[in-house]
Amino acid sequence: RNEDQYLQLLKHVLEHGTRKDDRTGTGTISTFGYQMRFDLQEGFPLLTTKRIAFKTNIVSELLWFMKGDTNIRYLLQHNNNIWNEWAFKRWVESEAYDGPDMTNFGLRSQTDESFALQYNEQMERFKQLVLTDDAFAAQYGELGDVYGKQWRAWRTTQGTTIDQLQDVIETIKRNPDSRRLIVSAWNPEDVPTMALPPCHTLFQFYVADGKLSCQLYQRSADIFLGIPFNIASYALLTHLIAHECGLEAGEFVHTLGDAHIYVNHMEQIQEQLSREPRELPRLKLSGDWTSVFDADVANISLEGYDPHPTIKAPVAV
Ligand code: UFP
Repeated sequence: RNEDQYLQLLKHVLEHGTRKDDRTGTGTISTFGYQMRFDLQEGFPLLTTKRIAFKTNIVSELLWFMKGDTNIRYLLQHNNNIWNEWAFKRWVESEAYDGPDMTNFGLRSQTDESFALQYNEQMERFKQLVLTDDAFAAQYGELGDVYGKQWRAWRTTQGTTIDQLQDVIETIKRNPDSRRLIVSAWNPEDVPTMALPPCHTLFQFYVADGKLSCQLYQRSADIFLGIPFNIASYALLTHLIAHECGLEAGEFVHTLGDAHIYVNHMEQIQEQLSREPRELPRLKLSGDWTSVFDADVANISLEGYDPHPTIKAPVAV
């Protein structure tokens, strides 16, 4: 079953992982190289052993990537807060910022309660400005060369741009047997200046028997917090593109590089492993869109999602 693949990954890393330090200073247990396969015909691979916020976090982020949008305003309009910290950081480090010192806000807001209040206040102010002030949003809501940019407007040495996603969709329709159906987010020129170099590095499509499959190479994988989102996001991408191309959804193959469990997620993982997986939900696509670029959040929903409760855990930043 689909979800067992994920639970197996947790067990595999717990059993075979090596203790390894990491950039965030948290510490991990890690293995290198792992692959999972999710049959999209079996159901939509959203975990049921803990609740995942599909509509607010996954759907709006994927549509945002697909639009080539790199400004958090769209995400905020859809109540999606997952990229806020990256934009916020630029603002509080800029000349324009006039509030209390926000140095190292990620860690401090988790450990210092009075600081957390100040931080929340400034973050609320930031969000309101991005939502209501066009000039402010253009300057401080912008994240620069993140996924949307690389997928839809990869800069060439000629000064033009390449729409990798549009091109790959055209090729799937015209030449489905192609072995070059690739979109790369990893741009070596940009990596040194990026806040977070792309975790989902490269993906490839494959068409056989009227079905569209997708494989993702993910260089770095936070198994407890990141991976459940990444699986759902790429499964959705595969469904959307299959829909446009008149194909069924096939498999999502998830290949991991550094696959790690943060040492402060252990209790949460024991809790999750004690739970029995439930029936997977079904994805429902509606509306009369013919291009994935016209699909809207309202056109995408799940039926029959009945998960176990959320499990909270600290994010390593
Ligand atoms: N991470 C994921 N999935 C994502 C994402 C981040 O697992 O979609 F954006 C995790 C992996 C790693 C951290 O724990 O975030 C990125 O840190 P680094 O760049 O040092 O690999």
